[in-house]
Amino acid sequence: MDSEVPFYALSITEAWKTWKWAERFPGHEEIRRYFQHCDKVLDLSKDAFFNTIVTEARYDVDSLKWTIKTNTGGTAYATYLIMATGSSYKTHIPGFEGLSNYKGILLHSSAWPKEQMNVIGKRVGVIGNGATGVQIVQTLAQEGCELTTFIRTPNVALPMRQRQLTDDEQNVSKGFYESLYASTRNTIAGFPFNSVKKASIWDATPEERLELFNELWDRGGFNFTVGNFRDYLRDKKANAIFYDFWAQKVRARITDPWKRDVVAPLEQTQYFGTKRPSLERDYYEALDQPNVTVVSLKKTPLVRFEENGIRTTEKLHEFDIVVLATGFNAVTGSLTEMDLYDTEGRTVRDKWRDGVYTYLGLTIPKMPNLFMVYSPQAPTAFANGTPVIEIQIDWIADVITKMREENIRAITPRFEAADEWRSNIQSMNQNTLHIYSDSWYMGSNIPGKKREQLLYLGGLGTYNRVTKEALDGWKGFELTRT
Ligand code: NA7
Repeated sequence: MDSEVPFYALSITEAWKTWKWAERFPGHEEIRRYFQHCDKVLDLSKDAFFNTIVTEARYDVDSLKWTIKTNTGGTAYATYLIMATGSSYKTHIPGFEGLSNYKGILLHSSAWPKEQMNVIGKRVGVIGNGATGVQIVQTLAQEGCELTTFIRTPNVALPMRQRQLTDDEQNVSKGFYESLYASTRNTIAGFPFNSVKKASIWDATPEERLELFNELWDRGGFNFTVGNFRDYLRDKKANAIFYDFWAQKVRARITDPWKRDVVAPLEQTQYFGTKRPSLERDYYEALDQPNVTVVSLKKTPLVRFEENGIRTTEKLHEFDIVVLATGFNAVTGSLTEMDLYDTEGRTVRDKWRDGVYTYLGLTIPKMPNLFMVYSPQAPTAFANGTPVIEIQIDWIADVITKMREENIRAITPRFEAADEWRSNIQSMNQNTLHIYSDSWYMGSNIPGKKREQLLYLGGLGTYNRVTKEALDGWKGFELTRT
């Protein structure tokens, strides 16, 4: 994972008190064990139906209940419906010409087999180099295969600086966990990094800037982005300074001049940080290995899939295995691809065709008592996931308690409130460099999806305060009491 211990974990005392992490950035096996641990100490499984897909949900205005249907033929009824359906759930498989003609093994990264795949001596192609592609490439490059990575936009990956954690150091730092977790809620991105003494990059001398950049780079993880000057996402010249520093650092790790120019070109071709920077271990050294071929899809575009592999404008690349690390219909896909009906019989898919409308990133007009977490128009992927979710879940619990106390049967956000929430996000976005990027933050990784900022830009601390304030007098909500 790309968020470090202990911040990307539940702040619930029972969950951390009896748990020890092995690594600063835990791998998937450790995360699975952590989930099992949380299940055990919080006794969660007893309330869950596993391997069940919700296919439809409708609200009945007479009974004031949601009716939820599943692919197993089950029906459930609920007074409150919480959509905790995730941000990266609906896979994106681009409509490559001839894809079905390919006869080798083809898999999307989200369907990665649980048992490690044997790739020794195989020809493996990987399309995509987001967070997933980077991890797959740096891992498979060491496993004795002939690897080809197809790169459209190079990743501006940052050094992770993975390390093992000792029991002793965790025991000692647990003395500070409560205040550390509490402080994440008042930060911009859900990590309690030191704040930069000078708000703008232009307030620092070039020497001060370089000193800070090197210090943050050496600390690893998201220090370089989250702990740095904040104007790189608004100011093109500041952004260029970030990019140039990054490119120099990365280029020094690649000996092959052609590969170097594809993955870290001297000339800036994208705004740094407007696509999610991934954390890497030895990605650039891996790309440099002789068993790894780098194909620039900008220089030699993909033409089609054929029986034996992938044809670009240069040649046919033959493969035994092709991995599509091509991402997700992120942020909204799990909600729009389900038949989720409002009180007028319109699906969320239809309602959001020309733009997402939520109030507070937590509720949707004409959908009474429906709540979302890790959701569109909330800080979600712009902040550390766990405090985002905890803030939202606490808000929902406060809402339900307040409804019971005040004898309210249903709350529904007014359209005007959602419209204002949406407008604020989009107008803030106009002052950022995100508007230039075809990223999943902007919905523009999916053909036909409305291009707009899908996430709240005001920071986690402000989001926490603003959502709480809305509860005072039920600002923006219609109430049903009988
Ligand atoms: P991402 O970050 O959406 O990355 C998808 C990658 O696939 C990215 O490099 C894309 O290039 C590439 N892609 C997508 N479609 C195509 C086509 N048609 N041709 C060539 N290349 C393509 O998904 P991930 O799974 O890596 O990560 C998702 C998030 O999960 C991650 O950020 C973390 O928050 C967790 P592009 O950049 O569009 O040129």
